[in-house]
Amino acid sequence: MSTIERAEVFVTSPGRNFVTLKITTSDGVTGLGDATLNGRELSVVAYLNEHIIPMLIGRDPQNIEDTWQYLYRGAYWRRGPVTMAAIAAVDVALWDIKGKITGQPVYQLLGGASRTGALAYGHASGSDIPSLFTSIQNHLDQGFKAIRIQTAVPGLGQVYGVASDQAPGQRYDYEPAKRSAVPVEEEWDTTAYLNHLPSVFAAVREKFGYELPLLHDGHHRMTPNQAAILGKSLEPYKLFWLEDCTPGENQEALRRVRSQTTTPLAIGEVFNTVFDYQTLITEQLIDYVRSAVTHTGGISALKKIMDFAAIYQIKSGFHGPTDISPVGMAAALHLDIAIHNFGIQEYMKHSADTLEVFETSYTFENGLLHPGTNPGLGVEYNEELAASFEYTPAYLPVNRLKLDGTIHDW
Ligand code: EZ4
Ligand code: CO
Repeated sequence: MSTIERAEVFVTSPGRNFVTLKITTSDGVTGLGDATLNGRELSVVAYLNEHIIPMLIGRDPQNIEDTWQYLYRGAYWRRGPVTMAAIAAVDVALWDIKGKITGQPVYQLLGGASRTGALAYGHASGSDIPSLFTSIQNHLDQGFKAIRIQTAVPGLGQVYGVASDQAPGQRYDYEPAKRSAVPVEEEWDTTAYLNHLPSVFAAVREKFGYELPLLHDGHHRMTPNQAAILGKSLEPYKLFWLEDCTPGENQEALRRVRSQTTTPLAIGEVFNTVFDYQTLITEQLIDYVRSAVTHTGGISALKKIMDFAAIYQIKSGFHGPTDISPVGMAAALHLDIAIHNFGIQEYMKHSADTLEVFETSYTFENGLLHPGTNPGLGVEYNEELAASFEYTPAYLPVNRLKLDGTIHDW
């Protein structure tokens, strides 16, 4: 029997921080898993090195489900982003290994292809309407067939999710984590935001028409009632979805929003197990599951969440920012291709340095992503180059109300 002989954790920072698990079997087969938790990277490194890797050595790499249950149930302390990112890395690395052992891309092992490619959405943003239009046009020129819209809010400074303005033809390059010892602070005003956003969507629809799927991310900043107000005010502009309208912890909050608006709802990028979705799915309070493979216990766990969601006609819209490594992105793409209830896939292209450290075989053509047909995940990790990019602490911003400095949800 082949066994897990070695497991190593690598940290690299080609523009931003990534944590990668590499598992090697006694037959010399290797598998990669993404363990990146933006702004809390080294906690997952410690969890893997101190508590998981010693338990992996000697196990059968083929028994993915048994290993998942061993790490989840065996820990006693269940759930949480650090634990579930670590388990996800193991799960994804074992799927990569199984693919290489069987000579199949992972999506074949998950049931085969249900589609020719995964519809992707990109991030357009701007400090004002003209710069937003430039950013949208740049995305259309790159082939995107669906676009997320974020803008500055009059009266506020830098707003999370809004990149520096683009010149025509310029590549989108927003880095939502700043390298510094402590997080930077941004100011926020929900009323100003609620008053401004509908006019932005009105302008975009007038310029680009109603065919283009448009999305928006609320970054957990509203109360249920504010979210209901926003959902209603955006109804004329026919959004593909409104994401993270309220803080993720309170599933019941979505009852109020859902009963008040027909704007489709997506949530879950900070969720880490199926229990975070239990009320949302059984009561059909959302339309899209936003989880990442990387933060929800891996391919095995997210596949089960999607099968549960399918009963209620809820689709996928997996998280795909650049703080998920190309390994995590590839894992999501294999699942996107395989499941029946795929909806859309978030896609921000990684930096050139990142794509040299992680050699990928996924493609983006005609607005669709495909994981490629190489055995396993189809990603190679360049260890030597990775070691030249040293870890630097980097954080998402902290949000305070403009009025009086109160710390706000985000
Ligand atoms: O804030 O990836 O929808 N995408 C997002 C991202 C997240 C970051 C968190 O690490 O909201 O920008
Ligand atoms: Co989001």
